[in-house]
Amino acid sequence: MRTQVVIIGAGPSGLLLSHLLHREGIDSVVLERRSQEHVVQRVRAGVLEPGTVALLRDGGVGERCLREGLVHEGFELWFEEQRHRIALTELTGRSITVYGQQEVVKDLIKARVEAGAALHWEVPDVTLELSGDRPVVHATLNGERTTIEADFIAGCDGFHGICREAIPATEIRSFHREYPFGWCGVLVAAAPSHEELIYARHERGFALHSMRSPTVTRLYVQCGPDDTVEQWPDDRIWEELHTRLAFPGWTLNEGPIFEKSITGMRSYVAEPMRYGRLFLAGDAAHIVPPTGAKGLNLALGDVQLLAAGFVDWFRTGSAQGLDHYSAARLARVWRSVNFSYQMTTLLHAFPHDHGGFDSRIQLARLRSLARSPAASTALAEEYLGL
Ligand code: FAS
Ligand code: PHB
Repeated sequence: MRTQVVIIGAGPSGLLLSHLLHREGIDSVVLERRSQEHVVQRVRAGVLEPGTVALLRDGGVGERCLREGLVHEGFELWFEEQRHRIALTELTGRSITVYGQQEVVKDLIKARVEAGAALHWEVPDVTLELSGDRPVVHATLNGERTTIEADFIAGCDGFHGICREAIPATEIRSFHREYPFGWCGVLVAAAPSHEELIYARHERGFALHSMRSPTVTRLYVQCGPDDTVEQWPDDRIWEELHTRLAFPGWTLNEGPIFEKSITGMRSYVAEPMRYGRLFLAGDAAHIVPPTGAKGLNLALGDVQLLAAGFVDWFRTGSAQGLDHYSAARLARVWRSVNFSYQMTTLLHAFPHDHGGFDSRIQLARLRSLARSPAASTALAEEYLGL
């Protein structure tokens, strides 16, 4: 088999890249390890930056997002029985859209299937050959071991994929920070208790009130880094949510929990995001804690620039865009890694601190934020990805 770009991974990065290349007449083959059902059912990100919404809209896959997405003009920070609203639109003129990653993935799969894309699911054994000037991919497709020759490989296979690992250790450097906590997330069949997102800092731990629709609430509680869902039965989740998301006169709506999952927390960046004709995009290259709602937005920002670089190369033979990709994206990645780190250290209870130094610094930072329109504006700009 021969194609122009082999894309490893059919998460949001791989699917959007395949779609954007197709719009420019560039062939790609997408190889995904898991089933389509598994990819679609994974509950992950929920917030889209305005730039991401524009990217989906301009790419012809944003119609349902614009119709069904919930446009939010602000969010709240709760601490010490105070509520501080970050008035995104008032401060910057821009807004976020709450639209689940699952919906983005469904929209992208629909577009790819309608275009007759070479989208292969449940491909368990992809291997890469990067030695020559033309990369080669081997995979079992429809039961037959297949060799795919390509001009480029796009590693869109997430943090646990094979592409980053295929780069010689001498050619790549990684930067890593693990956090001593995780998030237990639930989907609840109940109307959201507030029209906007609420990030709550509490001595017992962080909590987040988000949503997926007017009838589905998305809630998170900070948990231990190695906790399992079995350690978080519904009654424990509700007890912690009611404690951490408490405000006089405000009630958190309960309802049936129909999805529960735990995600660890880390910051990770691999540099560079390229090795010869292999390019990394999305979680394959970087991971941020979800506190800043950056992961999905960073991934799609990578894809937008990588797609433009491929188009330049295939159209004009110019490698300038591709040569510029890694440095340009890493500047943006580190800005988002910093913001996600700042939001995470601002709002989570650190074990062994017990109201100590870290806790006092957090409260000082939050009080300053609440008092300073300039500080709130700066936070709004970062949250919006401006
Ligand atoms: P993905 O990991 O989504 O996709 C990679 C794909 O590659 C997967 O489908 C995988 O099966 C496939 N793959 C892996 N190895 C392969 C191989 N060898 N061969 C073929 N295919 C292979 N971000 C937020 O902004 N907010 C959140 O609340 C949030 N919550 C998250 C919760 C969890 C549990 C996780 C893991 C991430 C969360 N994120 C969140 C970040 C998330 O949204 C990612 O940024 C986003 O999924 C990145 O998309 P991709 O780069 O496509 O990577
Ligand atoms: C979500 O709705 O899943 C969500 C929202 C904001 C975040 C993280 C996750 O910062």
